Amino acid sequence: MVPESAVLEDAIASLADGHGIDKIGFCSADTFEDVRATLHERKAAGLSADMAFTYRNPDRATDVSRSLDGAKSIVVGARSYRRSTAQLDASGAGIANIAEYVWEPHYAELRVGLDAIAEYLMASGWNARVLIDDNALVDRAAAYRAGIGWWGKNSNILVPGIGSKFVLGSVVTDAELSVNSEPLADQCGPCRRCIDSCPTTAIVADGVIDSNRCLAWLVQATGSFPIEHRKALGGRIYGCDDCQTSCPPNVVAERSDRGPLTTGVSSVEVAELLTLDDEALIERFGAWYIPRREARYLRRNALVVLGNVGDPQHIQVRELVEQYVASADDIEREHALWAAGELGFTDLVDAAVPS
Ligand code: B12
Repeated sequence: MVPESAVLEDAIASLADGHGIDKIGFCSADTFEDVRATLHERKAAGLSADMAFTYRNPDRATDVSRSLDGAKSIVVGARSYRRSTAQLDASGAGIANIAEYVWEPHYAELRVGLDAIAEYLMASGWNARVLIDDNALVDRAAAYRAGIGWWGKNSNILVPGIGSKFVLGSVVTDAELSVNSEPLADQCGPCRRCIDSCPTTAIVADGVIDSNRCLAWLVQATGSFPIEHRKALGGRIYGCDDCQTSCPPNVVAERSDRGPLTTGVSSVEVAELLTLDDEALIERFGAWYIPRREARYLRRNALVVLGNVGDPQHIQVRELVEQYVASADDIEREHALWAAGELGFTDLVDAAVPS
């Protein structure tokens, strides 16, 4: 007789396949004791900056039984977001680039697949709960335990043949599944390209990110953008992919490639972003993590990008900087003045210095 867990696992695997989930694995729902200790250590060392996420409550983030009574197993799913060709960028006052994981709504698409798995488990008499990019689980720890991939030096999980360009999510269940017993061995070897390519040297040890320096966090943080990292932001408006694009397994085109981008966007005209009002900005970019949902932070990032990539000869660049130097918002004003300095609009900088 086929054990029930094998029937469940086969059905889960075919549901995952049918919903565009590129890799699945199963692991036990035991508390992630090591990860809990790491979260506490990194937080105490200041490496988590002022991020909340899983750092808000490390005990909850490492114990899924707090999310589902009697949790026994975790089904982990990875959905690749890799694209062979970036959308062609338009020209104009300057282009702001968006990190690849948000070009399209991959979390939402992964959720559809994991919801189907959870519904199937519930229809089979078990309890199940989907957790995707949720503060109640450290997704990469579950993926590692499930044997899906290994920890890269950039702290991302890498799947053989797929690389690291995927989003992760899980279904926590009280069903007993035959769990992975052997995590995947390290395949980075001596390679350190991610470490060397980080624009702000944020990878401070193998697998350890100092979020105070990581551009992916700084674009999401409140307050002033640290002046020492503004130039390094270059043309990035959201996220940073450098530690992944430099990673050899990501360079190799594999079956995880979803083909050319057709429905999403990989970049935005910085001038366009700076002409939208608060409501329009939040409506258009609301899927991103925007600090306190305040449009000023999108403009702050856009003004840094404008200072870095804007063409000072372009009339709209000058007009936008002038407009924001006169902003009533102190964050916008300060970053516009920085951009003015970078673009050589010394008259604007001098006019702003109190005599
Ligand atoms: C907080 C967070 C961030 C923060 C901090 C990142 C970080 N490294 O912790 C910021 C905002 C900077 C960030 C950035 C990004 N993120 Co993020 N983020 C998260 C979040 C919400 C929590 C992660 C967490 O708990 N970290 C805690 C620390 C302790 O974990 P860690 O740094 O990975 O530490 C582990 C390693 O050090 C490892 N380890 C220990 N010893 C050793 C030794 C060696 C030699 C090695 C190699 C490893 C190793 O064990 C530690 C855990 O115990 C998760 C979603 C979730 N709920 O899990 C997404 C998540 C991790 N992010 C994700 C993505 C896609 C990104 C970006 C690529 C987005 C972008 N393009 O800008 C970047 C990548 C930056 C990077 N190199 O990490 C994906 C990662 C998928 C994957 N393939 O791994 C996740 C899982 C979201 C999702 N559900 O898909 N992120």
